[in-house]
Amino acid sequence: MSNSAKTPLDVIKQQLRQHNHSYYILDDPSIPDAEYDRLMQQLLTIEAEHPQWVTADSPSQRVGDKPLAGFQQVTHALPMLSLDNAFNGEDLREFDRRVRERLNKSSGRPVEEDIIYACEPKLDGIAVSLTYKNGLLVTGATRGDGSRGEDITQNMRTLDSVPLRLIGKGWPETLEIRGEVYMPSAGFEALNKSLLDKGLKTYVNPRNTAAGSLRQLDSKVTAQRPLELCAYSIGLVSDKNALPTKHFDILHQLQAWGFKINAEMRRVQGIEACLNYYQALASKRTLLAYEIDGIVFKVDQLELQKSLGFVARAPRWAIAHKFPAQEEMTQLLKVDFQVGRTGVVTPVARLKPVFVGGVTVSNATLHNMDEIRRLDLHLGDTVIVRRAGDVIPKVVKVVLERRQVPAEIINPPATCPMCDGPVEREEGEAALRCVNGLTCGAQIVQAIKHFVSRKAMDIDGLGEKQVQTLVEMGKVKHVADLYTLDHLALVGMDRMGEKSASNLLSALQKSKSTSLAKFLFSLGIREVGEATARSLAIHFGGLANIKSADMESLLAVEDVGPIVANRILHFFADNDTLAVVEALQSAGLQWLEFDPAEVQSKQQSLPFNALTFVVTGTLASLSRDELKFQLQELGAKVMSSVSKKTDYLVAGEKAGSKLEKAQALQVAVLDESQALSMIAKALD
Ligand code: I6G
Repeated sequence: MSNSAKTPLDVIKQQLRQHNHSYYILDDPSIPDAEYDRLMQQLLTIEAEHPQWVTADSPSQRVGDKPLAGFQQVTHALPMLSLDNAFNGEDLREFDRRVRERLNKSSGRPVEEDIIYACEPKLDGIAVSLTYKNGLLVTGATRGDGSRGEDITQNMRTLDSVPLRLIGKGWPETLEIRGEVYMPSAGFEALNKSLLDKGLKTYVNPRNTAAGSLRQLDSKVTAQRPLELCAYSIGLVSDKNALPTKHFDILHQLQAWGFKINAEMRRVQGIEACLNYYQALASKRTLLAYEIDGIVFKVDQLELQKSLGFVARAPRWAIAHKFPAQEEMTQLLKVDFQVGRTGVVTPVARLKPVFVGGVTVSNATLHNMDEIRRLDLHLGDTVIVRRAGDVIPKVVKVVLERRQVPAEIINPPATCPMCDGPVEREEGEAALRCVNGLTCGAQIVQAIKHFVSRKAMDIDGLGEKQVQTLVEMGKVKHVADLYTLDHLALVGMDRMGEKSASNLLSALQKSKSTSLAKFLFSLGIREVGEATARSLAIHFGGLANIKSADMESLLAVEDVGPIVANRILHFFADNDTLAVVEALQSAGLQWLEFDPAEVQSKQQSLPFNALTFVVTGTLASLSRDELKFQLQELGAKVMSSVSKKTDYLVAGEKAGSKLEKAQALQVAVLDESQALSMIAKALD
């Protein structure tokens, strides 16, 4: 029945089928993607030159076809049944009792041994039927009403995990398989992200997305969706002898013919083992790459299945033990706005408590105002809340039919809910942000951590916990308060003995002599990193000049564009922020100030003026910071990332992505000794 490859075209097709099988079915790619692409390209070229050679089962034919005008109806040769559900262990034991009782009756003798069950996760997708004639896919259909479904053959052909032609040998002339089409969680997230980026409506969950993607009239759309098929049973089969006599073995036979089956599938003995399997999968549920809504248990032996038969529209030999639902309906009571540690103001939905995804949920994130508008969310709305795995609960939909009119709209806060300071939304950003970086209570811990960090004021001895304690105790309300701390305030705090306290106080004292560049960097002005702080210090020479700079003069600074300039203007326009800066100066922080013209002419005379370096990897004879310092002393600008503007990348051991980027951009790469001899030459 299986044809051996003959022509070169057949060989390529055969190889591509084999690679598709390894990649999509076995999850074990046999060649790199680029090699696969080359093979596919060869096939496409041959087929373009000889269109008469294009066959329906060619691997090139998965990319989608002409839009369909509508779906034809397909009558299922055997009805596509549904499954009875069990919602707890008792329901499941009851199912087992019914199975045994019926088998007792039909055989006329007691069933003493434990029943053997095949267990597998119930994927949260949509059921489909695929019919193969002589090993070739001829029809793909949705379950529909169980008797008649829609003909989605064209769309099914676009799924890489759907064999267009069976592999291996021994398949029956007619073989119908049934399975679930689903969208893996990562694909769903990526699809939604790309829709969101384009300002388009996002999907609610992977299942709906899979259903929507399969029922596209244009199969090119389906082809672009990350859908997969997992086979779970057979339908009409022309020759039953071609198949094993146990469900578990049948599925492995389907796998050998090219279908993906669930890797978690197991065969167990007795209902207690089924319950153990259920528990094991429940604990693993969030780690799976796809969503499941329960476990399906099936009597393994077909002979026993046959004597058990069917009731109404479900087999007596199978049951779905459901997991707690991941989506539930509840009511939006109010929306609070919370300020995060970076100043982002996030709306949070306060909900009427609802049990969803195994826990009681009364709060859900709303991300930002765009999300509220996108959902068309109003106060008091009935909403669908989704909690999948350990993911933070999310409002995914408003049930508009249940809206009480008039419904109150949700407005963003006019000021920061934490410090009452100004909030702003920058162009191109969805988030609302409190701009009081140095004084907003929500941001203060972050601001202090940055202020004391090594590259800023380099104050040793203050960990995050201690900063938090100081803020919580009200001893520090902003960074300048650090300089008011004394022994009494420190000793007795967690992990703060006499010695640590005096070390910290001397570190604080020592930090008072600093440079303007370090001081500017330590203020944590958004977008002002080390390099920009240095450029500002060199350009303006003193703090007063920076504080009074306007847009035009800020834009004259190298590397300062309108966004950074705006951040600086904003920062120094805020009275509370200015008060903190002044308090720091009053506390004794000092640095040398220069006449900018002098500094600039000195800078221009330096040998590495106008050269931009990036340092990466591990250096043998000095630290990266030491090398950076030496380069800067010679007038170089040292940046943290490689760009087209970079003149040299100094790459030490284990240089990673920066080296790759430099090579891609054709930036000159120096090793440590080349960099050091360049410095030595400049100093000569
Ligand atoms: O809807 C289903 C999902 C999974 C099924 C099913 C299944 O097995 C893993 N098996 C049968 C027999 C049916 N529905 C009818």
